[in-house]
Amino acid sequence: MGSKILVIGACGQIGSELTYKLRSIYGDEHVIASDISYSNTEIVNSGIFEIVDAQDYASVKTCIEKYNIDTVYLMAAMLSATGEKYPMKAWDLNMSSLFHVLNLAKAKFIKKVFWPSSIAVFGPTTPTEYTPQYTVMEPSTVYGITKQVGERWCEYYHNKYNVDVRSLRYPGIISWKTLPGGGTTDYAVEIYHKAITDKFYDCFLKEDTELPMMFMDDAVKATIDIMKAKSNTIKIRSSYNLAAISFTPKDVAESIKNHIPEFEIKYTPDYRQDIANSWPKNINDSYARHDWKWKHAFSLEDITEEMLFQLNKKYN
Ligand code: AKB
Repeated sequence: MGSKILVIGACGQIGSELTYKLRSIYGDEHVIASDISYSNTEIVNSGIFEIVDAQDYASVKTCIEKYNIDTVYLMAAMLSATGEKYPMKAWDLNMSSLFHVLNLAKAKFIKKVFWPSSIAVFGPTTPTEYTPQYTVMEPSTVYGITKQVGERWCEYYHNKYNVDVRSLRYPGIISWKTLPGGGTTDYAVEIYHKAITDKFYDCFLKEDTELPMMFMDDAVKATIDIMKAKSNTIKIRSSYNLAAISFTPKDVAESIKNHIPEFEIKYTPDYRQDIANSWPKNINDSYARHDWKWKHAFSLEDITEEMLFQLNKKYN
C-alpha cells in the first residue's frame, strides 16, 4: 500500500514545497497536507487537505487515524523574529506540537517523524566559523531555545522509546513560491521580491552580516534524503548540521545587480540584527555529508538566476 504521509504546517514556506515534492514522489493520495487554517489556497486546493491544530493532541491523532498515517513531517513552528515578540506562544507551539508527535510515535500510531531544527540552536558563545556539529550551544532567542530543547527530546525519545525521529538544523531557506514568515533570514527572500517590484530594498540587517543559507530545492532534497536513508545510517538523533552556502546582504545585492543594474539597497538594522549576530556565519556539516551522503547543488548565482526568473513571471 505504501507509506502514508502527513505534513503538519503545509501552508508554510517549507511545508508547502515539501508537500508538492512528496506528492510527486509518493502520489497525491499518499500525502495529506494540513495546517491550522486555509491560509495558502494553492496548497489547500492542490490535493487532500485537513485542518489540524498542531497544539491539540486529539486533532493530530484524529487525522493520523483517519488516513492511517505512518510518517509525519512536523513543519509548524514560530520562527526567531516572531518568537521574540511572543515568547510564551513560541514556546507553547514549538514544544507542544513536538511532544504530541513524539508521543504518537512512542504509542506506535506512527512509525517515522521529521522535525526541523535550525542554526538558531547556536548562540553568541558558539564558534561562528565552520560551526561544528558538537560545540557550545547557548541560544539567546526563544526560538533557538525551543529548537535546542527539542533536539534533546528527539534524541531522548529515540534512545528510550526507539522512536525513529530524524532532524536537520536548517539554515535560512530561499524560495519563490511561498513567503517565509517571521524569521531573521527572511531578508534573503524579500530582497528578490523587492528587486523585481521596486528596484529597491531596505534591509533590516547590516551589509556584512554573514549567515548560512540554502535554496529551497536543496532543503527539500535534504529533508527527503534523510527520511529515505536506512535507519542505521542515521547516527545523530538530535539534529544534523546542514549547510550549502553563506553570504551577506551585500553579496546578494551584488548578485542581483548583475541582472538588474539599477537595483539599490539601503541598510536599516533593527532588532533582528542582534539575533543574526548570535548565529554562525557558516556551518560544518561533514556528518550529514558522510552519514547519508548529503550534497547541495545551488550556489548564490544559481539562486539569484532562478529567483529573478520565477518572480519576473509572477509579477510581470
Ligand atoms: C529564522 O530566521 O528564524 C529561520 C531559521 C534560520 O531557522 N529561517
